[in-house]
Amino acid sequence: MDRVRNTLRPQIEALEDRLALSAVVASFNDNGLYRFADATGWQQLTTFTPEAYAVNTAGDVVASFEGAGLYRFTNAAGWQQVAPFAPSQVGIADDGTIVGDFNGAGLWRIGAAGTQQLTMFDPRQIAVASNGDLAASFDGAGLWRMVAAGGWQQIAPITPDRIDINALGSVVASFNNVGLYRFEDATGWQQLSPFTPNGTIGIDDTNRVAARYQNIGLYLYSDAAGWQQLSTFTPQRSDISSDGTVFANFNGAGLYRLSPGGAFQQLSPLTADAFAPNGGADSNQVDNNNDNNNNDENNNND
Ligand SMILES: [Ca+2]
Ligand SMILES: [Ca+2]
Repeated sequence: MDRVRNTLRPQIEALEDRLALSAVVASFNDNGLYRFADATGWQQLTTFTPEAYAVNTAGDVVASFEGAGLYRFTNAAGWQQVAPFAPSQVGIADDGTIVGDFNGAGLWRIGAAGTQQLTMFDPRQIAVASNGDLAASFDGAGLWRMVAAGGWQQIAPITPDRIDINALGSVVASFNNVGLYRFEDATGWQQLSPFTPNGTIGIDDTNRVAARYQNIGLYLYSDAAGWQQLSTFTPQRSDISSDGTVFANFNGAGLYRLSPGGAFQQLSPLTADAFAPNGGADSNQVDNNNDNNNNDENNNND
């Protein structure tokens, strides 16, 4: 990554007027949690650094603090404890519904309908869409989703490396050594690439997929345009918000987002430890990680 650190000079441009809202939360230098929105710029929400966090389109934040529990932040109410236990992975839908992976205690959903255990089994990875649709992978049990009012549905018998889900119920999944796939109700599984991305993947609410490939850069897939290279440099982490803004964090160069015009805008000169756009989670974490795909932000040795 030294090459990136020394030579990356992304173009910095003022954004065009944006209609889409997107928010991002990030942690820097283990110094608390920050939120960026166009209306407010950066705000430090807490000086404590969460173990896991996510933000929704309205800017509501869910965060898990080791030893302190699960908390929600809203502009109106500030921080409120949701549970005394700290899940290892979290997600938050646009209506404020929270999902937490409590490992030995299973997967739980906390929302207007109350608190529900969705499964007693311990997910390997979870993803929560803007509308609350949920995907979860389980070691040895494959990939499952829970959409709208339905129950659990297994959509793959093989456990993927990384997953994401959108408000259409479409799921993107990377499988070690097998490539990148997208599942849609209309078409079933479709291979988007025979190459397996490194680390985080994301799908927005229009079925566009963002993925990063070690040494060859950051890419966006859409049905209309196929694969487009967004950057020749490979970010340390990337994601796409539910409303379609691509975010990328480059080692030594800071945190960027892609403007509608296709140029990178630097949001922070500091490289985030991790970040989450609305519709994403801080590190697209994987529990029980025993795969060999170790070029992601969680195992970054550079
Ligand atoms: Ca887990
Ligand atoms: Ca997502």
